[in-house]
Amino acid sequence: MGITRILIANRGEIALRIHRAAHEMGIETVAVHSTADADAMHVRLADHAVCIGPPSATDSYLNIANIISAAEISQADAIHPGYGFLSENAKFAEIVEAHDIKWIGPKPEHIRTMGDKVTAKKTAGDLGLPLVPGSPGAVESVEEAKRIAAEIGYPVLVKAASGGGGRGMKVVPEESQLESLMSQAKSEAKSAFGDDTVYLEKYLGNPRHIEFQVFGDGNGNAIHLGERDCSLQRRHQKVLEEAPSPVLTSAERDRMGKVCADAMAQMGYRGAGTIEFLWENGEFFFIEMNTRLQVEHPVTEAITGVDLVREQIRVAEGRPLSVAQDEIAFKGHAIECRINAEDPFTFAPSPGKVSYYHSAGGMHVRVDSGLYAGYSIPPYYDSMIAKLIVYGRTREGCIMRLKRALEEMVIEGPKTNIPLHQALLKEADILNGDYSIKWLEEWLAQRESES
Ligand code: MV4
Repeated sequence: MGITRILIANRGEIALRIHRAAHEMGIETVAVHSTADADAMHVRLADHAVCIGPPSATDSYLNIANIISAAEISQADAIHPGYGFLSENAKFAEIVEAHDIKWIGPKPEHIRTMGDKVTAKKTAGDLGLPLVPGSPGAVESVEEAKRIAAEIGYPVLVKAASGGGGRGMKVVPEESQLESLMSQAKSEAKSAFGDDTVYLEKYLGNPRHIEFQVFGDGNGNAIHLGERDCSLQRRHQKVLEEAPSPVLTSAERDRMGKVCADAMAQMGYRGAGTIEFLWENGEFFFIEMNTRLQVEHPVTEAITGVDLVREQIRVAEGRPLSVAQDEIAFKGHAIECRINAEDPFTFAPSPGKVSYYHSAGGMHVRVDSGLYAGYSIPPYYDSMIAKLIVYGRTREGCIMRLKRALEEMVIEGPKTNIPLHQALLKEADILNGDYSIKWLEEWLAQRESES
């Protein structure tokens, strides 16, 4: 029943985040790490550590046999996958459970359903979530695609069922280009995912990306914790996220949140989930569901006071959620800046030794990071090295505090994108909350053309 030792199948700041929640619950932790991460902060802090392979993620953080062996050797009774790596691998979740180890995540069947975008969309529609107009399922032929596109109207978007991160996506402006763009999308999908299944959607020209945090206990009870606005992205990488969204009223949040929570209750969903929508002209359109904890979860924690990792561990133990919907209130505003080791304007990765580090601090400032002076950022993984999460009673107050916190933070050695965040926080559109998913790339292109 009760978990006593969690193996953390991840690295970096999220490994530390999980370790902290576990220790606050009196639970021991096991860090698993590649040879490149032997000196990582979460490895130092964990109660036990097991090396699971060489630097390449395929051979370490994605190596199921080595991770299961590490869990058996260290007598872990649960595995938390974090985000990325094996977190949305239904097969891994099944293997974990088959070894009598608790899986701190959604039921494998739900991971699988949502992993395929066509079945995810069908399921979401059946559960009452509003969909982007498009094909009811996979599109089997060009003729079928032409018929559906004529119904919904151009431009349309061809999407890969196994896609994600925008790969295998093609905007089709008019019928004459449908055949060739559809075959391009199919061959891209085939080589990227080994699956050339595609489906069709009405192309939304200038939407925002708004996602709802949901949580289920696996027994038909589910809540929502409001939304996050993640419209500020470059090449499908989020740069800055905020909660609440600057464009939603509390009535709209309550209404859409209830639709999401009811859907999760009907499914019997367990654990943390994120339902992603495109939002345009006041309307929501479901695009995908992520069956994991997300990088940007702390902005939700900041405005609700709910520790999401603690809740994940509780429901994995078979206990109920510690909060009911009517106990959740949304208070104030939070913004997260993803701090990456990269050139702030070319985005070239900048790994290497951190010669000096001074964190930001003070009231309502949270830094989730395993960084320390003397640490060497390895070149093998994601460039995100810290998350700066700032809370304020108002959005304006939050932004003032965020600027102050960014000024305080010092990272010497590798380049970081702190100057990018500082430049963004001088832009009227950002200060006004007036930006869509296209804003950042257009702003960067504009900046480029002016220099
Ligand atoms: C769309 C869209 C416009 N219309 N679907 C990109 C990745 C995948 N998760 C869904 N994506 C999009 N789907 C329709 N019908 C535009 C995007 C999109 C996007 C979505 C969210 C955040 C950033 C984005 C950047 C480019 C395109």
